[in-house]
Amino acid sequence: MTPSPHSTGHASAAAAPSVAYYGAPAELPASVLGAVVYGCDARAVCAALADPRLVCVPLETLPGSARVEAWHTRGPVTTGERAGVRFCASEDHCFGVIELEEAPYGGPRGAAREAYQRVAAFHAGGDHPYVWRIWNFLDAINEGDGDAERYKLFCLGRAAGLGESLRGYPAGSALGRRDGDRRVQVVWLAGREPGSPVENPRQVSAFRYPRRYGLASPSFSRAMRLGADVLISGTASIVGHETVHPGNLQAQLHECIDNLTAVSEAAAIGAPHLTALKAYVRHADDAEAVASAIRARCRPDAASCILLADICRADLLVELEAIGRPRWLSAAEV
Ligand code: 3EB
Repeated sequence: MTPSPHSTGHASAAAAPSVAYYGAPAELPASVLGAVVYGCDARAVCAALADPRLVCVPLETLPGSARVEAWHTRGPVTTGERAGVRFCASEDHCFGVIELEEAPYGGPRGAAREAYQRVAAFHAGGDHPYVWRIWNFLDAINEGDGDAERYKLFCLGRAAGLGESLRGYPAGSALGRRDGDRRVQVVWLAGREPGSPVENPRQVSAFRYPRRYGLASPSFSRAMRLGADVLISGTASIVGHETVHPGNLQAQLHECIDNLTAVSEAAAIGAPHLTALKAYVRHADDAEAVASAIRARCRPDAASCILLADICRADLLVELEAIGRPRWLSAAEV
């Protein structure tokens, strides 16, 4: 269906689920498709709540930040497990989770390949064949030198696992945990209808990064447009393909925000309202500066969440991901 400035906001199959961030873990409303619990104690929290729609990602949360990321859908949600994938599905949307120990697959490369083969196989011919948005989490993402850095090994496995199976790459994020648990976690949203992948004119497409960033380029799109909304990938201080402003948090933040704006404009929604913004910061001491940048850039009703994480290039201090919505749509219309 074609979005138009005059659409009434009736949810269509091509509309993204909406996100809400909660401070305290609690019982989830029925409208939640799936939710991520962050925090060092995420496993205990998930065990206590015992809801199959939850996945725990033990990234440290920062004081005052939300820690539950809940994706809301329409209609009944069913949960299950098939072909090595945990899933929660509504008519329009699917939330998938794979968690794999690295050791049986020989490390992050093998585990990523297995995980992405499962993602592709799960969705081929299923009810929700279009993978829109993926998050990847692994321990110690910057460990290892040169081509042996764990992130680069992960990228190799991901590219091998996906092959040519998806038509266009989903929007993505890849972050490093610090929990010492050598387990690759892949969490994603898929839908019944295709979204439109979007690239950022200020950046070389990640899937075309030059050789120096690893043997396989990262398999993700800069954003995915779904109806009026744009789900924007993890976005860092990268111009062209190079990190800019190493060591300078404020300048990196500024560059991230310019990149969010540029990708939104490329998605033809103009300078966006950011209705949801998530930040990953490498150093806890930088959290307050990141929080105030979010307050300055987002409306007060925007959902936000700040997490402590390693970013996939060692010289990046911060990464932002967001949902952009055109200014001609008020929040109430969606
Ligand atoms: C970048 O732009 C920064 O490997 O899935 C951002 C979003 C980044 C997703 C991924 C990596 C990924 O290259 C890193």
